[in-house]
Amino acid sequence: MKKLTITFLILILILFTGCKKTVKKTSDSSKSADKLILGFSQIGSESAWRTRNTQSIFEAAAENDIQILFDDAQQKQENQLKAIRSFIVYQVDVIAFVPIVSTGWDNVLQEAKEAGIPVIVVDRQIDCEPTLYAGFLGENGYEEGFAAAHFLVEKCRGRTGQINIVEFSGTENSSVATERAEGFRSVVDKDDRFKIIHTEDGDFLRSRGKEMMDRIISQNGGLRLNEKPIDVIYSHNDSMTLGLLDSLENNNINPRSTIILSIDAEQKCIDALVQGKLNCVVECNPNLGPTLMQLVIKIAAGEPIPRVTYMLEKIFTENDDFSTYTPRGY
Ligand code: GYE
Repeated sequence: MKKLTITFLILILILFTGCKKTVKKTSDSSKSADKLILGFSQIGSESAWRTRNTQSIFEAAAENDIQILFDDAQQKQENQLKAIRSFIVYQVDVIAFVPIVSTGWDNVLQEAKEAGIPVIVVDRQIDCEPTLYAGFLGENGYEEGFAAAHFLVEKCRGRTGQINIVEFSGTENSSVATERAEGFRSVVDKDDRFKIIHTEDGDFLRSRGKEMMDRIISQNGGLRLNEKPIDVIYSHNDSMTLGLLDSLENNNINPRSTIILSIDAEQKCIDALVQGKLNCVVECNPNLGPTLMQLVIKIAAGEPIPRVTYMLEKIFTENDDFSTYTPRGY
């Protein structure tokens, strides 16, 4: 099957994924017979984090001489299902995908299993029968939420009275939004002062972060909610944080008047931290490419891979020596 021409392959992908889809390949077809072929389904490009994540995977594939069949799902699970099915038809060596949500994958993974194609789940986790995929590579969202809350508790040491938190959460039913919510609550729920007074799904988008903040400010006449001051904003990613900062700026509200916690550590949010607009940014490492390619090579050689591989991540806070910061690259 690998002798199918790329033209035919593109045709299959168009048929399976709809006419407007972009299908990219990393190298020319003449070499494809000798190369490992990785089918990779990405969610889209909703954030700078995601764009860097895709780049990292392309760069590492090129360095390891692995050919990628790439599909951009444009934020739709149904597009991901079509892409994975097209990878199965093409009989790629390995499939990797970033599951936009955590459920709904059992059937397609069963099909991959029956076709003998190993699957690596990347960045976000899934709920399914564990034998349906080989392993997971990504971040520990629970630890990220935990780290943000831990910073908050330290910052509020000695403070009395209720501390009101508004949470902007990531895509509903995505593992990472669930984990970031749970990790955060595992800390703040143990301290009676903290109250999460509002949680809203902002889909990890800058536009939604701005819209949600605009609405809260206009309906409540400032940084308040139902007569309560908003003391803390916990945002599940930097894109939504940048959006809410846009809103504060447009409404002439000084972001220093509230504690703002974010996750990802994009350059723009690190700059905002240095400028005093944020208090803490937990890193989520998008550079999964090199480790993913190691796993792909192993698994294609029939070797076992770990069930879970987490990336190392750090935390940036207002207490850091900013002169030690290096460019983030995303
Ligand atoms: O935090 C966000 C993105 O799944 C960890 O998705 C990822 C998240 C990341 O678009 O910016």
